[in-house]
Amino acid sequence: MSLLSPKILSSLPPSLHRFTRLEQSVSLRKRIHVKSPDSDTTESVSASSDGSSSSSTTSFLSFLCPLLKLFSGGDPSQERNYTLEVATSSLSTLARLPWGSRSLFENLNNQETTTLDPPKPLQLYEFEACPFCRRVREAMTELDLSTEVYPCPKGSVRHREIVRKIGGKEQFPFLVDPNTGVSIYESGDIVKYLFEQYGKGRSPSTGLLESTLFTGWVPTILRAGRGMTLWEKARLDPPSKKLELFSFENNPNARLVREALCELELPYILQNVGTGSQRTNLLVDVSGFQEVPYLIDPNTGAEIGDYKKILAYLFQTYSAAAT
Ligand SMILES: N[C@@H](CCC(=O)N[C@@H](CS)C(=O)NCC(=O)O)C(=O)O
Repeated sequence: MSLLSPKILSSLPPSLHRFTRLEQSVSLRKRIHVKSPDSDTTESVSASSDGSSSSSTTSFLSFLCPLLKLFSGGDPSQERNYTLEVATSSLSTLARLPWGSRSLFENLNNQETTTLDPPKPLQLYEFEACPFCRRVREAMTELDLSTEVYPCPKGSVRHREIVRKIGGKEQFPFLVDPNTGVSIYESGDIVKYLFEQYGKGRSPSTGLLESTLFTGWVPTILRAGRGMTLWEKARLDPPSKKLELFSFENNPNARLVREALCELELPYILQNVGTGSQRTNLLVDVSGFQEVPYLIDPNTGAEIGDYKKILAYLFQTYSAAAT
């Protein structure tokens, strides 16, 4: 028996019907927000049932997550010991291998110039240090999906409020898909939704979901609170255009840049370019190389490929003093 009303079910696209069945089959208690892509109204649907959830492995980590507040990243704009930065980020990468490094579609015809992206960009509200957000970003690298990222650091002045308004609470990650009108909390549900909707029949690589419990928190600890809290001197007004970052989730240097974008609460287009990505040609076209990170800032015309220079650029350009 469906837990969703016939009216809501009939208004959902076929793929979302599949999604709702999937959700019910794994006994979830959660809220799915369904908004028609062509309308302004949002219908909130309570899909609940008893039993354990697909994210039972995450409940333990959910309990631990509040402990994140104990970490404080310090002033991210200060001169850094880059040897230490790269070492801790590389250890984080080791802890999360093999997830978030390659596209599952790498054997598709590389001559194809089109990517797998949906017509309207996905919108991901997250923060870099959050293990559950990491899980979703890893899945997006595997799915070779780009997304708009709206960083929601603690102390956020913009994006957290949007999440509260759309979804009703501050919990991350939170995905909005304007193509289907769906918005979802719960990292496990988001990953399943993304594979169902955009996975062309594929499943997450073995262990991607489960491993979050075991090592998903390691980068959070090794990076000692980077990518968690708004920098106190961050510019409060948002830039008029979104920045664009070529990255893949488990790249050590790209991680350092995403942390900075989060601490500055700068919205950006995340162009995932894992190994075998359909987007590799695009990266080579714009930068001349295959390496990530590569940052484009259409507000200033800056295009930078060296992570140290990107960090210096971001903290100089987007500090309150610079306005
Ligand atoms: N079970 C959820 C847990 C999400 C969660 O606990 N997220 C934490 C961050 S790691 C959160 O949103 N905390 C509230 C906050 O940061 O204000 C999931 O898998 O997405």
